[in-house]
Amino acid sequence: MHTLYGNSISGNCWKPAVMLHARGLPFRWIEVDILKGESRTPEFLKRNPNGRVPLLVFPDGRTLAESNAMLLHLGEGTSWIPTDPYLRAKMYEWLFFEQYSHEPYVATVRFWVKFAGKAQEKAQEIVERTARGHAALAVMEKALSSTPFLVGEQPTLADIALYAYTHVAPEGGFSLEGYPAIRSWLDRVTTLPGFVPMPFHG
Ligand SMILES: N[C@@H](CCC(=O)N[C@@H](CS)C(=O)NCC(=O)O)C(=O)O
Repeated sequence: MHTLYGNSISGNCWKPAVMLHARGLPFRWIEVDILKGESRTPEFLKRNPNGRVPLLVFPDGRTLAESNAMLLHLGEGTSWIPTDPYLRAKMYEWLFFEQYSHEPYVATVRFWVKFAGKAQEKAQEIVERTARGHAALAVMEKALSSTPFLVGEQPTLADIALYAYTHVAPEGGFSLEGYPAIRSWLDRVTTLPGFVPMPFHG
């Protein structure tokens, strides 16, 4: 059985959980309290030197970090990954976008505001990151205004990756009022086969 070290509030940790579920792979969830620094203990750092969750441990003991690497591995050979090389590259485009242009803003602001009690301490940085988060949401809105899913007509891993923190963006103060295409897409993603809401512990 796979083991997933994760944190319940984390969209990054939900990503591999939902794909394990979609693949019909049972797994053991181990909760890691990131607010208490449990991903930074010497014991955890032996498993993931980067000190973060999620961390996937395979039945044979091998490990994999990085949520989108897990999506790619778990989605191998399924319709979540387009076979057409161009469409597959477009899916990668969104996966890299998620990690560079969306998650550091939308997810980090949510974490500071809702969970870490840092709204005051990080006030200026929150203003800046909120603007960048909205820029990322605007890019998604434009794409989703012309196609039902990020890569086109069919759902891909890009939709799972970007659903993770977009659906909880309001918890960080991001209103989705001005993004009607994103709101319809969020509803659409919940109807996909294998979808389970966050948090999911297997
Ligand atoms: N790029 C990584 C990001 C992982 C990440 O930032 N994990 C956060 C929770 S969402 C974490 O473990 N934070 C605790 C820490 O950095 O000490 C991924 O997609 O898996």
